[in-house]
Amino acid sequence: MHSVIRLRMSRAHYGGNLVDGAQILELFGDVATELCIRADGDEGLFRAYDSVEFLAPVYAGDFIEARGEIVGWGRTSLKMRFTAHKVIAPLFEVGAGYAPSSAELLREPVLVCKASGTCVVPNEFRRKARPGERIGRPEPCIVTAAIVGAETTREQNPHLPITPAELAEEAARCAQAGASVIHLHVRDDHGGASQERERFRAAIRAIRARTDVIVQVSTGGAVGMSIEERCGGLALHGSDAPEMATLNVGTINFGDDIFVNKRQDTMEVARRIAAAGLQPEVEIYDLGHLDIAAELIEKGFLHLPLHVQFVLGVRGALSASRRNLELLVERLHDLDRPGSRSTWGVAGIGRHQFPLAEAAAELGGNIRVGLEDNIFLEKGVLAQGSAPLVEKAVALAQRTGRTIATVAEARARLLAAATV
Ligand code: KMH
Ligand code: ZN
Repeated sequence: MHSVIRLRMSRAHYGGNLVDGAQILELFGDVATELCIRADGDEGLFRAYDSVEFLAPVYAGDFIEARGEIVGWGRTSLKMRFTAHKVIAPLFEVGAGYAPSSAELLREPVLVCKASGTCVVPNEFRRKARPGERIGRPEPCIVTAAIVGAETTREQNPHLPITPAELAEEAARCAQAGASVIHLHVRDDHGGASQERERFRAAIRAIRARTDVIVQVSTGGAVGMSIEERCGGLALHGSDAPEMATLNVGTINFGDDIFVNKRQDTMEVARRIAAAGLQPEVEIYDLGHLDIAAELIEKGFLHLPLHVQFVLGVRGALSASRRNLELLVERLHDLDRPGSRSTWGVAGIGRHQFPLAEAAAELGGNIRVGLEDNIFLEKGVLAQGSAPLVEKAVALAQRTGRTIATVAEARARLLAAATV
């Protein structure tokens, strides 16, 4: 959750046209107020700054962009981080041929101040959102474990689970660590990517014998598979059926390969997911994929609220930055209609897994981690399976004040019937 204010500084206080730092703190105060209103429906009170750094001079006439975000969710408190950048400056050079009214848009905004602090909204002042109103605190964080994928190999990480028994063991360890959804691929006897129905059946049976997590089958499979092949997991019925399935809506470069998702094929997979009565999770690798999702909603292949996974940092698709994530979240909610609030998670690829998990926790989203996306617990240290990655993600999310969704909470949120 973030807020931005852009304002021209008009009151010089010191010699040389300098603005006093208190004016920047005034902007941060307004940013904090908006964040309190967004989170708790009340203006709240600023309790304390724990750090303020003034890093560059600000002059009357400068345009300052103050930005703040909530980075910790206490019971009544909200921990916030702020930055102020100079984005426009007047041009003062005498005799340089500029009109006195000349100004420049700075090519690189200048960081003039950063700060962090805590605001409080007493419980009795917090109010619930009215229907359709976009305020409120984030729900418990749903952690998905992508325990195997189609690309990771045993050579890259010897802890990769492959057989049904290994997949079940890993799923149970991940559930124990806080995961409530298992994103599932299956492998053949040689460890190669497979999407065969019977292999899914065996894996799902083994997993369900150990834990009651939500099983989400991949319909992405591996690059080069036919759509028919990719849909193997959708052909299971009754107690062997999964509860969710992924839906890939856009074609992307995928490292040196191309992950092909043609429009008609996407519609066909969406149709099959709906026919199987499963909840789709829309995989979004790039900004334009949300436009495709919008078309699928319009044509009736998807229904609001959506549940999407932002998969960021695939080489050939959108990079894994916090700014990109914020834009995606904003655009996702633009698709919402009164009464529907789409849910989202983020899967950062490789070294982006934990920075994006932390960003997701702070922004109110959900997290996906696991060996499918990243094989390292930290730089140079291989993860001993996906469970340690789940543990680390859970700790990160809890540090921001988020609670972790139980399987029952995840089921209630993700598998709720479409409302619009
Ligand atoms: N293995 C990737 C090419 C999904 O599971 O839906 C696609 C993938 C997406 O993993
Ligand atoms: Zn996958």
